[in-house]
Amino acid sequence: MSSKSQLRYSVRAQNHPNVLVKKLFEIAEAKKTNVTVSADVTTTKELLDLADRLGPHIAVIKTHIDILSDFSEETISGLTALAKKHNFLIFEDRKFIDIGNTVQKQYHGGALRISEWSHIINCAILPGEGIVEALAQTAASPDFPYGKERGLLILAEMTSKGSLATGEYTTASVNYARKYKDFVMGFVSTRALSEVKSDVTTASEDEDFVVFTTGVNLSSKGDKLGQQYQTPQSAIGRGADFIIAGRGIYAVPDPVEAAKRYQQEGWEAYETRVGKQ
Ligand code: 5BU
Repeated sequence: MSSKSQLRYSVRAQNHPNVLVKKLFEIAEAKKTNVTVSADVTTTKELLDLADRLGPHIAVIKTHIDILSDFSEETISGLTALAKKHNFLIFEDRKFIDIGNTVQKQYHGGALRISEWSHIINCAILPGEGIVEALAQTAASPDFPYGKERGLLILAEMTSKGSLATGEYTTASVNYARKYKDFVMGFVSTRALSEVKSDVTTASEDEDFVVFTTGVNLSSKGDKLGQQYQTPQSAIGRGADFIIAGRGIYAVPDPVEAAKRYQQEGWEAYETRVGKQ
């Protein structure tokens, strides 16, 4: 695991060149949470209700905005207001995967206006380097109004059974992240990837990518459609900086209690990892 994962979020925040990552680490330390809730509900009312109730316990809310049956201006304004109220970031798990010209239009503008409200986005690298270059280019354009408060996670591994995002694919993800590090803030992966030796670019001394790990659940080992779960302790032990839980939180009788439990377990695992400093 990278030496950076042994550091406190606050120390990583101080040294980090990326404004959004700095903010993310500051939120984690201030609220004592590394929980990202995957709010996979299907109406705006449910989404905003969850965001408001869970807001105090999470660092990030992850959305699949295209599963809402009633996406509208109200969704955007509501979510944005709650992100400010509770001090969390928004991560649209859109998993862009197309040629550069298309993803630029899917990200900025379009029906979902993702760049307007989502701090964090992600992409798969099946199309090759061009997808990362295209998204980075959009965010760096002088016409892009959201400044530095936007970032990209590369989907370097997946949690589903038989995932093909392994080996060379994962190595290429690390390559592209190093090459476009101004916009790429880290990875969605099941472990820290800083030890991966990429062939194009070598890791710089100060490299500090953020690791988000999905498939976190305290009471289940998986679902009937190939999802595979691990616990907060196991994810954080393997290098996750932020744990992502969906059904383990929103689909139980008391989501607030569940969020508190994931918050506590995630934070204890983090404290154990960084030790006394
Ligand atoms: P769950 O209810 O905790 O299983 O939800 C997991 C969420 O994370 C869901 O929104 C998935 O789309 C998402 N996910 C995942 O489960 N595994 C992955 O490898 C990636 C995303 Br990338």
